[in-house]
Amino acid sequence: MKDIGLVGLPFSGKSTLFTALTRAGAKGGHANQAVVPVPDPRVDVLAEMERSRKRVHAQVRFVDVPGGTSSAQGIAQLREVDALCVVVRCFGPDPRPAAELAEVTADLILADAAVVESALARAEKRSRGKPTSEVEALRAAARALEAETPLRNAGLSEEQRRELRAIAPLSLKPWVVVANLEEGAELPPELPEGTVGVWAEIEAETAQMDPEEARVLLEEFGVREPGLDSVVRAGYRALDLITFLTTGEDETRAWEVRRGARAPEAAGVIHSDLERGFIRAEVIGYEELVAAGSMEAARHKGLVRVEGKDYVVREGDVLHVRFAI
Ligand SMILES: Nc1nc2c(ncn2[C@@H]2O[C@H](COP(=O)(O)OP(=O)(O)OP(=O)(O)O)[C@@H](O)[C@H]2O)c(=O)[nH]1
Ligand SMILES: [Mg+2]
Repeated sequence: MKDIGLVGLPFSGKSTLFTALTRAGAKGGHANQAVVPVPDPRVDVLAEMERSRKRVHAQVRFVDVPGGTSSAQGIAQLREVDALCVVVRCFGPDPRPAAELAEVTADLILADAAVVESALARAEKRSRGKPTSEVEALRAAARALEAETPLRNAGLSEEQRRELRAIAPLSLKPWVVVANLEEGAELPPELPEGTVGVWAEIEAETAQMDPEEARVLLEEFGVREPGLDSVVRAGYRALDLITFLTTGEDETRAWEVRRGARAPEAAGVIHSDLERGFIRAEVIGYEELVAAGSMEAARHKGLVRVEGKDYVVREGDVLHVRFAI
C-alpha cells in the first residue's frame, strides 16, 4: 500500500482533512495514519455481475505528519511517503492560497537543497574527480534547486531519478494540491490546474456520524458527494499506479500495480506464488467484460485473451492468473 503525506502551512486544515478522510476507512493503527479505500465503481459493477460474496477496494494510506515541513522530524517522515498532498487554506480571514502553495514549495526545495548538497559532497569525494552518474545526477539536481525548480519539474532523466532515489527528495515526489474551501465556495482561479477542492471542515464534522445521516447532512449543505472521493482518487492517480481487477464468486477486488508492469508482476501483487508459478493470464478489459454481460459469456464469445509473461497490464484489465507451483 502506498502512503500519501499531508503537507501545508499551519492551520491550512491538514488535520481537519485527515479527520474527514478517516470517515472513509479505519485508522491504520497509528493515530496519524488513515487507510482509505479508493472509490471505484467498477468493483461494485463486477461484484453484482459475478455475484461475488466480497468486494475489496484498493487502498491508500494518508499520513498527517506532525510539524509538517517546519520540523526536521516532519521532513524525515515526509521522505518516507510515496506522494504528497499539499493542503492550502482558502477559508477564514485573508486567504492567500497561491502564496501558501509557493511557500510550501519553497520549503520542499530548501529541504532538498540541504540533502543534495551534502550527498554531492560525499559523492564527489568518493568518485575522486571522476564524473560518475551519481555525481552528475546530484549536480543536475543542485542546479535545479538553485533555480528554485522542484525536482519533479526539472526534466531529470529516468537514470538521474534513479540515482536520487537514495536521498528521497521531497520535491521529486508526485503531488496533488488540495484547496481547503469555505463551505459552498468554489475553487479560486489562481491555483494550478488539477487542484482538488474540498470542504474539509463540514466533511470532518460528519466523519463520526452514521454514514446515511452524514450523507443527508452533507446534501443539505450542498456538498457534492465526490468532494472527499476526489482527494483520494487524485492522490491515487498521482502515484502513477494502475488498477487491475479480479472477479469471481468469492470476491471482486481492485489491485494496484506500477504502470508498465508485466503480467507476472501483477500476479505477484495478488500472491507471490502466482508470480513464481505464473503460466499465463486470461485477460479482458473491464468495458468489454461489462458489454459481454458476464465472465462466462465473454469466454463463450472468445473475448477473453490468453496472455503470456511479456504482457504489459493495462488500466482496467480483469485478470485471471493460471499458475502452477
Ligand atoms: N471555516 C473553516 N475552518 C476550518 C476549515 N478547515 C479547518 N478549519 C479550522 O482551521 C483550524 C486549523 O485546522 P487544522 O486542521 O488543525 O490545521 P492543520 O493544518 O492541521 O494545522 P497544524 O497541524 O497546526 O499545522 C481549525 O480550528 C479548524 O477547525 C474549513 O474548511 N473552514
Ligand atoms: Mg494538524
